[in-house]
Amino acid sequence: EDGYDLWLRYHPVEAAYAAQYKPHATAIIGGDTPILASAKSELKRGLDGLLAQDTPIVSQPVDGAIVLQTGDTNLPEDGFRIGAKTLDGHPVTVISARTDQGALYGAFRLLREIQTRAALTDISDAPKIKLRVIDHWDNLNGSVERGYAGTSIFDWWRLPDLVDPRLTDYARAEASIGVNGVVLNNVNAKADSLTAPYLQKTEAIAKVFRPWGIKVYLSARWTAPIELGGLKTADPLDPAVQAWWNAKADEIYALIPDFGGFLVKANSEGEPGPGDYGRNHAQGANMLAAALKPHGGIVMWRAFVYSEHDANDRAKQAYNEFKPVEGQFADNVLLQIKNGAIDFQPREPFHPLFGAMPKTNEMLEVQITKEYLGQGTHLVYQGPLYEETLKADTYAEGKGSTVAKIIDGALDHHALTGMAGVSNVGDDRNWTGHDFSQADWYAFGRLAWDPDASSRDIATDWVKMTFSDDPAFVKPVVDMMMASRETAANYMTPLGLAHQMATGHHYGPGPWVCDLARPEWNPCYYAKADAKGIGFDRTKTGSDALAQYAPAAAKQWADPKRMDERYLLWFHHLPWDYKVKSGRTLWNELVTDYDIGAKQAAQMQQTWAAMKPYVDPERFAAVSANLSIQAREAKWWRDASIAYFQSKSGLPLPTGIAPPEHDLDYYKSLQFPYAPGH
Ligand code: BDP
Repeated sequence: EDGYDLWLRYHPVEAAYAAQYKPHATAIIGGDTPILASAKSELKRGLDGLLAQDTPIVSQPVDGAIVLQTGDTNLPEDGFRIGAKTLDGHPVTVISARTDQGALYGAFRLLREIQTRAALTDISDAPKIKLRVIDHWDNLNGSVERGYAGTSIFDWWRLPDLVDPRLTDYARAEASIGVNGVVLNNVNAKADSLTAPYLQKTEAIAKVFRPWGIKVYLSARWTAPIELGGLKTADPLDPAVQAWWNAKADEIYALIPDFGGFLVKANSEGEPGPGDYGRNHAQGANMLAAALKPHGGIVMWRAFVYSEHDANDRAKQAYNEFKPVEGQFADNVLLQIKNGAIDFQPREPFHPLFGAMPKTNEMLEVQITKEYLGQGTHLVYQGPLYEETLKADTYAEGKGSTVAKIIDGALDHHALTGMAGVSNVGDDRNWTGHDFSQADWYAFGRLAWDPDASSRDIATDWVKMTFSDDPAFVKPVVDMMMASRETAANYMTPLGLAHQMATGHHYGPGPWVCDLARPEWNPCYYAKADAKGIGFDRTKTGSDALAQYAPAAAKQWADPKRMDERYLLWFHHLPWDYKVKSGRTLWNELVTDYDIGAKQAAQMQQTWAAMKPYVDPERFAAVSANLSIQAREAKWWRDASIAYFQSKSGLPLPTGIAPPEHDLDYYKSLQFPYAPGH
């Protein structure tokens, strides 16, 4: 097995289960719209495989049929209900929905129930978030920014003539987890994506995705009117600029009537934007929104901005730029905010913009790929990271104002809601490089559907669907997955440290880096380690980033003695001899955490080794190989970090802790010019 089938593996269930399900899966009935045809074909594929039968698609009810019914206006949009009914005297299972898409989701849900050996009972479900979007950072030359699973699945060169059948499997996978939007190109966008030939290519992809309920979106390059239209400016208040975008939107919608809209990275990391013309983000976003509005399109405007002209703590900059334009965004704009204020670190407190702009449609952006989390080789299940953000209480409107409630619109009554994940998919046979990275993709979809879901339950389903439902396999593997993020935080950035990764590729440790042009690009900027202590003071005595949070949220991190120490050095600069809750000094605790992280990573190899009887040899070997890379690299992280911080603290290692294998100069000398995903 090569992992290509993902969680849609559909291998036969055990005989006892087959006997239980078969009487309720004798035939498939449903309409012939493109989406219902997808639902029927997926049901057939799934039931044929899971129940080892040839399931007929019929037009009249028979005993035990599965019937897709749409038009049920009692159900929420894209929701469904699965239940037993009698139709023309025949006992059947009906998947009823308001929309075709709801029926498609119901079909996938029914298959999931069988895949996870659930008892077939009545189920009602509906997505809580409207836009469930995957962002591809795929470039037109086929490379993938921060991609660790091969090159892009979009073959822009040969499109639209050659449409890889793999794209249908991709769309099936996305639809199976409820994803209904895909941004095809990198946020660091090229204007070329908006030219007529490339729009033809996009249209070819849209055609494949449409029957699976997925809309395509494009990242828009701010200066496209200059680069493509020959205008002198991209000032959003210039009528010629607005006219150019209006015409571009008309052109796109003429080709792709259900085009989703634009994703925009503006005035960030060198990308152009309205700020270049003295305009703010709302003025920029609204200009594009106006062009899309007549067609029903939307703008996802990213809040990931920090500027070389701003000497402030980087963690404060996005809030400072966006909070003043609260209330000014058009209603078809969403502000797309990363989970934390810096950048997809192993652990960050939730972004202070969540809850700070109740009049704005706020959507969450998480990373599915693992730029700062071991990239293509480490097993780090991100479900708990997503869950931690979603459950975080912003206290914006009192206790219980969780990020989940903000992005699902419940708190401030927004109808336009969204969650985006930066894709980890490439053209590797198993899509995601590491077999376990499929779980991050899966968990993203499930949490975008239901932001209150449990990452452990999701991991359990994923393990059963992807590998085996044998309890002797499921329990230890799920436990290993659930602990893996904490393990990585320990060996990379314990106690709330952040951004200690090496420059550019962000592969491996680089805590000593301190000479880059912009201060906030340097790991030393984040750790601020010296002979006396370590940590970033974000309290009143420091940058006071804490003040950007609602007082009740800020309170939980204000006192180093009373806080969750996993955020300690994010908010506080403390002396090395500071006593943490364990009774150890900060220095000893830091070293101990690195040591624990490396040991936990090594332990994962033992856990997996014991799983050999339950896994096919191909995937067993691939995961084993990656786990050994991870164990080695976790030790590298541990050793390099301890060596560096010891060069600052000058303190001895706690008893029982082995010294780093090499000296600091050795770790500093390592170079990785060919690290992937750069
Ligand atoms: C950072 C990446 C960079 C992205 C940027 C972004 O290092 O490659 O372009 O985020 O989100 O994490 O725009």
